[in-house]
Amino acid sequence: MTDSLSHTVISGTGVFTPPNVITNEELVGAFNAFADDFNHKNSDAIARGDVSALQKSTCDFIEKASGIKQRYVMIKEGILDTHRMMPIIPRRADTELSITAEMGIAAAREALDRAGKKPEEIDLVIYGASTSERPWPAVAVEIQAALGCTGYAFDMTVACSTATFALSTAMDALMSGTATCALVVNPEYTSPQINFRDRDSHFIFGDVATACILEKEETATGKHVFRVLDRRLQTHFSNNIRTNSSFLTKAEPDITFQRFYEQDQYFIQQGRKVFKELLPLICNLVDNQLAGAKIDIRDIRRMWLHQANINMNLFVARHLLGRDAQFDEAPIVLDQYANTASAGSIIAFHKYHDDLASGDKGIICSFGAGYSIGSLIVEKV
Ligand code: CO8
Repeated sequence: MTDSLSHTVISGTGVFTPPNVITNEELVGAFNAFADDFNHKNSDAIARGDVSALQKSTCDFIEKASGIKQRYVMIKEGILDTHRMMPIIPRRADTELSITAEMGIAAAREALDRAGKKPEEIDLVIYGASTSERPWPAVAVEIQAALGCTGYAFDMTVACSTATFALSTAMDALMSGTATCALVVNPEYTSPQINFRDRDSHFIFGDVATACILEKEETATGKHVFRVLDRRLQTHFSNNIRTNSSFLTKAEPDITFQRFYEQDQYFIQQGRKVFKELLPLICNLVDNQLAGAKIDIRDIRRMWLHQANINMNLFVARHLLGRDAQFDEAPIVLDQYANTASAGSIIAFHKYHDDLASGDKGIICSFGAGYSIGSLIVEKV
């Protein structure tokens, strides 16, 4: 839909980058040590054909297939320990700040600062992430209280498109008058949800938090303000990216402790199918969006695309431009951050927008599980 009345703007952004890096080399080293150990312990069963030997992971494959070189994690301890392969996350008391609230607040403070806003001027907080730390009380309400925001707050999830859908939801609130200044935070704490013993997915994700401030153009005083010209949201059901991790798991009739370590309790995807099915949906949506908004792709200065896989980004950019994109036209952050679920396009937007001039247009576009696609055309004020 084209938002033509009073424009909503993104007036400030922030990114919280966790303190620890894990390189492909470290990750692959730990996985391969685990695989050697597993194969050794199960050598008889493997020889009988009862158990499949684990194949080695390689840095070459990871970089070529995904473009990922490293990832940031909140807690590194435990991930590379071949007897654990899971971060060691101390349990926090109910009276302490939740870990994803802490991540979100760090990003929010930068966004508030860049927008020139005080926390008490925020009357809507949306916590949007591909998974939430708990269902209730909403982490958004905890963030609202910790920052000293007013109004109301809630959590929402649309997998990899949560950030763009949350921006759109905040715009609805601003345009309907139920809020005057919104904070959208996207703490993507992915590392505890990764099966580091699974060769197909151990390299994919990283942790991060992003934040955006949204308000009406007339109240915005930030240095880098972007009005939202148009937004499109689309979902299309697919099981090709899925988790069965659920409160229902513990009620299964044959439940055992081991059940919680099965792959479907983490993240499963048919990566090739995702590629094949999602790319046409994305290209079609953005083509139609540009046509509907009467904007020529040659007038798009920059694309801040979802950051799951470099080959997907190159494909989308090539389709839209009719040629290969320069880094400056479609910047990549996944080499450093890996796939950060819904936060990826916002990291790219945050890191690569200060240099744009007034009137420059760009597209913030996310895509992933659901399937879900969210695309915003923005213009620098
Ligand atoms: N090292 C070496 N070889 C490997 C490895 C590895 N680590 N992993 C797989 N291989 C092998 C495979 O076994 C296969 O071997 P063979 O040919 O003998 O069968 C071969 O490499 C090729 O495997 P693939 O066909 O799977 O490889 P692809 O080229 O398709 O690359 C990718 C795999 C990188 C996963 C790719 O398919 C991809 O990125 N696809 C896009 C998927 C995507 O965008 N998904 C979005 C997911 S994110 C999301 O939606 C958010 C959900 C919520 C997140 C929650 C946090 C956890």
